[in-house]
Amino acid sequence: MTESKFTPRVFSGIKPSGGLTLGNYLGAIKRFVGMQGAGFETIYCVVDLHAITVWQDPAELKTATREVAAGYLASGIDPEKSILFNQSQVHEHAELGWIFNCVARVGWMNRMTQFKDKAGSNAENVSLGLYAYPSLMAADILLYHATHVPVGEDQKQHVELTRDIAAKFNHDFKVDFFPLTTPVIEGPAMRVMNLRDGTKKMSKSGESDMERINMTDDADTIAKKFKKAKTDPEPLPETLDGLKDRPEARNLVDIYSALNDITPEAVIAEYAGAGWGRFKPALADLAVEKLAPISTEMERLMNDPAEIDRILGRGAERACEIAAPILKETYDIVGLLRR
Ligand code: AQP
Repeated sequence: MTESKFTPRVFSGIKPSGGLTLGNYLGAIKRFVGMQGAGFETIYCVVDLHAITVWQDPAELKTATREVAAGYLASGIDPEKSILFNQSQVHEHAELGWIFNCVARVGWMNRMTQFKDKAGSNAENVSLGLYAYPSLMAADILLYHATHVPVGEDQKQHVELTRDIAAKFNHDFKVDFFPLTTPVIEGPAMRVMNLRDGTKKMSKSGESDMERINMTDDADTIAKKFKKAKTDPEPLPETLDGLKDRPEARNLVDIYSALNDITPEAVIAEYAGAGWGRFKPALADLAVEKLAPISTEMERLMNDPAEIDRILGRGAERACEIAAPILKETYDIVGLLRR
């Protein structure tokens, strides 16, 4: 099967499971903005049904949903150029998710490393939804016949599973209906790490606020967090190779590089031999320069929740126009009678 019969279309999403982090910005949103108007139809989602795979306070979930939408808008997602909505307003996601639960195999789910990380030793007690999450994610993508999915490195395995589900569906029903979606994982900050432990990913729901930069952090907080970020005693090396086995140092160089749209090599060329006393304040200044206009705009948008809800509602209508016929045809292929 070739992808050529499918319209070049991007789908990606972010869970409103807390405030947005620098990881979400560099690994996802900044790149979503870059793909807008670059030869693709772009569909961006606040994946609220994924957020409830772990407990969410209902009032906080509504706020977080609007905050993720505000983060998209403030960073440059244009709701006229892209379709922007929250997932639960398009019921077709949950319906296709069920079909895919019947296509995906338990053995495939058992290999998902994110589930193992999140469930840890508590696997018997987490929700069934957390286990089935990747098949709903496959539905999110394939409901639009999306050909490309920009994600951070942590989601690569889930996009590969999406391809497996599409291939098995096509094979089982002898159709060429779902595309084999391409994960787009490129750039220096595909896995922004925790500021206190360079072997762990920076996450919204990580235990300590000091381990992440939130997109809404003010300048002082950003400076304090970078100042206290774990590093090693060595200065920055002469070449990028010198950062091997220095995960915290590498992480800060990658963040600088992604924020400034330059390569990690160019960062090293500029700061070779510099100590942390020089590099960390420069990094904090750069982060403030890039994030402050976004957080100011997010604050303005959050003061008008009705406008955010209106944009998401309109986006949901547009999303539904693409999703409904694809789900209808899926039902027909599977053999489910319609009225
Ligand atoms: N640290 C990261 N580095 C690069 N990319 C990241 N992404 C998330 N964290 C990083 C990317 O952001 C997109 C949305 O992710 P998500 O919020 O839907 O899910 P997640 O990856 O589980 O994010 P968190 O912050 O870790 O959430 P919690 O703590 O609630 O589980 C994806 O493209 C992801 O790759």
